Parts: sequence; C-alpha cells; structure tokens
Amino acid sequence: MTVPLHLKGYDIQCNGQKYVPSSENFRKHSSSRATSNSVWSSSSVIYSRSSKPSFSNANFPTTPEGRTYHLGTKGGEVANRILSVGATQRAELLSKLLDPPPNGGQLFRYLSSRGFLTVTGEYQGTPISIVSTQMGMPNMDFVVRECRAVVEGPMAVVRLGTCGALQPPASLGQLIIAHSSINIRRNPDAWSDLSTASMLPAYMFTLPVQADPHIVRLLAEEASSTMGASNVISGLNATADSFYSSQGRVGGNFDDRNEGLIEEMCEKYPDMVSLEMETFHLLDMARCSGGRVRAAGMCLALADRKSNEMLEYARLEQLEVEAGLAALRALIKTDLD
Ligand code: R1P
Ligand code: URA
Repeated sequence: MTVPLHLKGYDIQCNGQKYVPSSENFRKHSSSRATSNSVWSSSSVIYSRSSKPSFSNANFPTTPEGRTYHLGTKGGEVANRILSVGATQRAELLSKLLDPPPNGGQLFRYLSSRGFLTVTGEYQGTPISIVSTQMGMPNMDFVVRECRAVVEGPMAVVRLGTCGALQPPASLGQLIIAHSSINIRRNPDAWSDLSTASMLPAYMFTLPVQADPHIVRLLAEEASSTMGASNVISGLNATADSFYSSQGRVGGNFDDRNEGLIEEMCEKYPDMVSLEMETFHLLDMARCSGGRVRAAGMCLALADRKSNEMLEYARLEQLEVEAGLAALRALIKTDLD
C-alpha cells in the first residue's frame, strides 16, 4: 500500500507503514538531563566565532573538553550511525526525520566554525547523527576522522549526495548506489614545463575500492521501498577532484585538456554510472579503518551528462527526503557487532 507522508510541505509517497514525521512527534519535556545510556547531550549548541577555544596536541588538535578541531564535536555528541550529506540545507531537511532523545530536550545540533553541522537524534529508537560534509574529499576526510575520534565502538557511515549520471542505465532523478568507486584526478605534472610532461596523462584513474556489501544491500532494499525499484540502480562510481575539469566539463577559461574525458571513462568503465566528489574517499577510509568503519554511498542524479539536462530543484528536495528515509532505515538495520 502507498501511504502519503507529509513533511513540512513535502508529499512523500512511501510504500509500507505510515510514517509520523518527527516534527509532529516532538515530545515536550521540561528536563534536559541526558541519561547515562543516551549518546548525546540534549541541549542545542552553536559554536560561534566569538568563543575562542584553545587546542592542544598538534598531531590531532582538541579542546580541553575533547572537541575536535574542524567538526567541533566531542564524545557523547555523535552517534555511531552517521548519515553524511553534502549540503547543510540537506542536513537540516533530513534532521526533520529524526526524533529527539527520549529523556526530553531537543535534537543535538552543532554548527562548527568551519561550517560542519552535526545533528544527533533518534530514528525509530536508534541514535543517528546527520553530518553536513560540504564538498570534496578533504572535507570527507575531516568528517570520517573526527567522527571516528569521538565515537566509541564500530561505526557505520552512509553518504547521501548528488551526482552526474554518466551513461545508461543511469538517468536524471535516479538514486545511484555505488557498489564500488574509483578516483579520477587531474595530474598537474602534465602541465609542467619539463620536456617529458607531454608524455604524461592529464587525468589519472585509481583502482576501485568496494562499498560495504551488507549496507549496499540494505540501501537497495530500503530505497526500492521508499522510491520504487525502477528509480534505484547500482554501479561503479567515480569520485573526481573537481566538479569541472576531472568530471569532463569543458569551458574556455582554463587549459583542462578534458574534451575526450567523458568518452574515455564510458569506454574504459562500461558500468560506471555516477560522477561526484566524496564517495571514493569515504570507502577508502573505511578500508583503512581496520574494520572499525563500515561505509557505503549513494547519490541522486542531478545532472545528465549525455543530454546536458539538470533536475528541477523542487523535485530534488522531494527525492532527498525519500532517499534520506531509505538511508536512515538502512543505517538502523546495519549490523555493528
Ligand atoms: C558538487 O556540486 C557537490 O555535489 C555533490 C558532489 O559530490 C559535490 O559535493 O554532492 P553533494 O550534493 O552531497 O554535495
Ligand atoms: N555533483 C557532482 O559532483 N557532479 C554532478 O554532475 C552533479 C552533482
């Protein structure tokens, strides 16, 4: 049965049970005391530039109370199931799907001076954090390392982003789950003055890294239920170090030598379907975590790189909520033992 969901103006069609949005579900409590088993403190915190924290340990800087340098969170404020999204606006939107802690108070919110927003609450009784990762692999590096530093025990991270649809079967508006990812980077040495530079490739491709197959399976099941199976595909992702040059976007202002790059990618990797900027690094970090981080990534196809079309923004927001629900449901089912 399809049940309409209402979330602040969004009319979401979702197969299965009736969902009560957390914004209508907030319990009003006078106490803001956190119980010993809750993973976050129940007060809202905004980290402002006017407060001047002092950091020690140049190797991994933290404040005396244990706040990390860029995300600004400390132990007890981040859940071990994390939904990483690019835009802060997407984090705000999806935080409406979370419930506050059962002991009262509000969702935990922390906006760091570097612009990373962490929101912690519960989804169907399980603690979850939503973190806005912003853009690019260095920012994903901050998120994974600094969350890992303040979370106890095993951790699961799902990325929900947007991407370009590279080639069929990918198309505009689909949710594309990465079963694996490669990294494509512009090779600056190819532009050097050395006589050998012309022999160098302008773009370099890494070997693929695999997503966690258990989380991939859960994401596919949950997304098929919230979005319809025909709107969900999986395939090889490419994470680029630029939205422009290394994703084959051409323009006259720079010597990018990328005119044939899209064709090269399609020919070399017939199952490559999505192009974006973070997934590879998330999967690579998980691979290097000694089993302490399980990760997967999926993206909504916002740009069709063959037809040159872009998805309408209003449609994107509705898809973000449907895909966000799928991510939350997959995260709470992820086995972390
Ligand atoms: C580029 O516009 C950004 O959008 C994609 C890319 O990976 C990059 O971060 O993802 P998000 O929508 O999650 O930011
Ligand atoms: N994000 C990207 O990185 N590339 C696209 O084409 C669309 C969104």
